Amino acid sequence: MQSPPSAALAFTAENRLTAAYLIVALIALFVGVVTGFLQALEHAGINLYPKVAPLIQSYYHGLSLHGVMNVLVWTTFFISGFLTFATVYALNTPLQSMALGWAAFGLMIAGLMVTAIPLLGNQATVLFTFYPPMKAHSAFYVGLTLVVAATWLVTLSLFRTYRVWRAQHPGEWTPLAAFMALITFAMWTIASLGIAAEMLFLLIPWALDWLPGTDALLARTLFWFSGHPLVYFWLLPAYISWYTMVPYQAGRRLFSDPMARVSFLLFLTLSIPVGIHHQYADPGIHQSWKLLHAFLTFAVFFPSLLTFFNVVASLESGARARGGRGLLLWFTRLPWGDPSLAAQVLAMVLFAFGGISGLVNASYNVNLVVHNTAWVPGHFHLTVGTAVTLTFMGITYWLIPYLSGRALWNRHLALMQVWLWFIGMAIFSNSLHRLGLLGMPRRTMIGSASYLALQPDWQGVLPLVGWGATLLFTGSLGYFTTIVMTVAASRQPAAIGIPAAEVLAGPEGAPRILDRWWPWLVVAGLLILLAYGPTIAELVSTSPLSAPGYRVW
Ligand code: HEM
Ligand SMILES: [Cu+2]
Repeated sequence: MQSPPSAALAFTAENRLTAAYLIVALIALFVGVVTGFLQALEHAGINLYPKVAPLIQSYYHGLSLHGVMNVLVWTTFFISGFLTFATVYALNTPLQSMALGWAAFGLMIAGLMVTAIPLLGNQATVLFTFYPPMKAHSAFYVGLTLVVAATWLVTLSLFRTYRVWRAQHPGEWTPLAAFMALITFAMWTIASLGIAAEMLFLLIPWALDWLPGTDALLARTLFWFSGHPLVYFWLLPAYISWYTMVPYQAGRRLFSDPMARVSFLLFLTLSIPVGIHHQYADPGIHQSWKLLHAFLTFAVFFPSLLTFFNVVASLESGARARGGRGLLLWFTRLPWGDPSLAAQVLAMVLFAFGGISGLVNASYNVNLVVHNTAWVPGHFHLTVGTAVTLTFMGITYWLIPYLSGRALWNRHLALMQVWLWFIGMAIFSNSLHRLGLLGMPRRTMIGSASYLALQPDWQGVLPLVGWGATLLFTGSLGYFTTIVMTVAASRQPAAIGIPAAEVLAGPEGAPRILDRWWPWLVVAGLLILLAYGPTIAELVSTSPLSAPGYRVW
């Protein structure tokens, strides 16, 4: 997106496709925040579940909805819409096939429907990780598999569009935003092979009673093969905005284009061979592999540091151009009145803390202190729940006016929402981190646990979970009001272009290998083979497939 927004063509058909994805994404997020609020209130001693039955039949039914709607549906639909948009505008080339674009959307919706029916009907209360031997209705697995397959069609659609562009622009550097969007989908497509294998060879045949039983460890290993890179599938689109759009909003320019490319290529190669860091406590995987994944996890932290440096340098140069001074005080000179920028900069601030608690999770031995405690949701509400979600909300503050042609309905409400999310999340997540250190388990209806009475330390902190969530939830209502009213009631035309940052240092003169695909894909493949090959081969060849399924809800 290096060209100024006004010069870009308007791709009306692609805009419509993006809007369709956004509508579904926002509905999912709404279900996600309502169920989240119920959980947090339950922790604070206010049990509303009897009031919402039969819609939500138990805490765990709600928690399954919360996880699936937030991290599988909200993210995937938003990303598919947003990156399609980013790619066509950055390449200044229409989608190679609109039919393929809509086919991907149609398949994704079909998959979502098939998943949603058992999920809403309490036939798939297996949480968003659907670990066997908990056993859901087969439609749940089939539907999610269709959603994954739909993301492959998005990959195909974007790469075909890229091929068209490449044929017309031989020798040119791929525009940064498109390059990053393609890497995101390429990475995810490789990563999703794990979950696809888990579904097709283990869970679906088992749920249909074609297999006598299943193997929890093999299933978990295949799940986390995809599950860790999934977090980068969520995060990289936020980074795309931070790299190629936020610098424009802050003062026009990205600090370094080649460094941005390097960080994404590192994500392409390092996002996948780290998934066993979710299985430190699983028996049956040799500790040397766990250790290797621990080291590689620290390696994949590096491109996030590059991102932090590059983006903060861009923000700083923008703020200084606006008269910012001092070592840190320049920060106050960012255009804080712009809700889109405010949302994304505050998302970055909380993300820094998420990175810190993530390093604790990643450490092979320290992990044992926080494993399966409330610390873990404390961590990922800062990452996917804020770095990603608040960034995506910030993006919609320009994208929805752009797509609808209507100015944001109420900028002040939008700004208030952003700050409420920030403050609410700071309180909410800090409380969960503390409760985790005090040993409080996650994934537990803690308010009705008999042992809560013996834990005065937890009781002191739990109300804060409720207060933080109240701010978050109030903020979300402000968000949805702003969006709905913008589309339904805003009478002012949107005078808005696509934020497209220029670059301080461009790619010219950087090594051409930074714009090639095969070398990086080969390195990624080799690392995956090394890090996963022996473990998966061993598990597959020894798997008894004998565990019976359980319905525990
Ligand atoms: C109003 C905002 C939100 C509130 C009050 C909230 C509250 C909660 C609470 C209390 C839990 C812990 C449940 C437990 O361990 O028993 C939880 C879990 C979770 N939340 Fe949220 N949440 C919110 C928004 C989000 C968002 C925006 C995302 C992601 C985009 C998200 C993703 C998750 C996930 C993945 C889990 C774990 C589910 C599981 O363990 O299976 N939440 N949430
Ligand atoms: Cu991970």
